[in-house]
Amino acid sequence: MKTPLAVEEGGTSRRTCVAAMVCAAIALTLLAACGSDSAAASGVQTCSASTTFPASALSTVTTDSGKLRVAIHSAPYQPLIAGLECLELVVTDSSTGSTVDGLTIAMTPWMPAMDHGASGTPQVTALGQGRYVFTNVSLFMAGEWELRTTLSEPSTGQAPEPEDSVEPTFNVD
Ligand SMILES: [Cu+2]
Repeated sequence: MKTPLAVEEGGTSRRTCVAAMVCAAIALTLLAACGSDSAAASGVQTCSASTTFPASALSTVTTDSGKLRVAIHSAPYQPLIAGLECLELVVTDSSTGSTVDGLTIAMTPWMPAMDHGASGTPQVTALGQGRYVFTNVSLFMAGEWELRTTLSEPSTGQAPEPEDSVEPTFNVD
């Protein structure tokens, strides 16, 4: 089940690729140009796990099970623009409001209109107090992206880990 949510309304300038082949070419170009300090050299803002995120959330969504609330904050740009972004997820229990730590969280950014993912793998750092920061979220082109996210509770022995998910959608300018 996809979670409907308010998508940033200012996305009228979003561009779309004419074909998936164009996207693939862009992705390969970005991968090739992924020098260690190219972003700093060009003056592009960067982010890390220690970045201070905006206090107000870009969006807050409820997981498919209804058990968890996930507030999503982004940096260096909120709303999102194409390029390397970091995302802070603040996870709380829907019924109690308490923050939830100890989850195993994975994120796969996906561009549904063109059936491709990001040009890198997001890396997660758990900071406590329900905060999980993803770095290297490479939303390399403008358009609509899904953040396909799974959240697993710690294993309790023989039973499979209960897995929850949420797929918020954002327009990237
Ligand atoms: Cu694309």
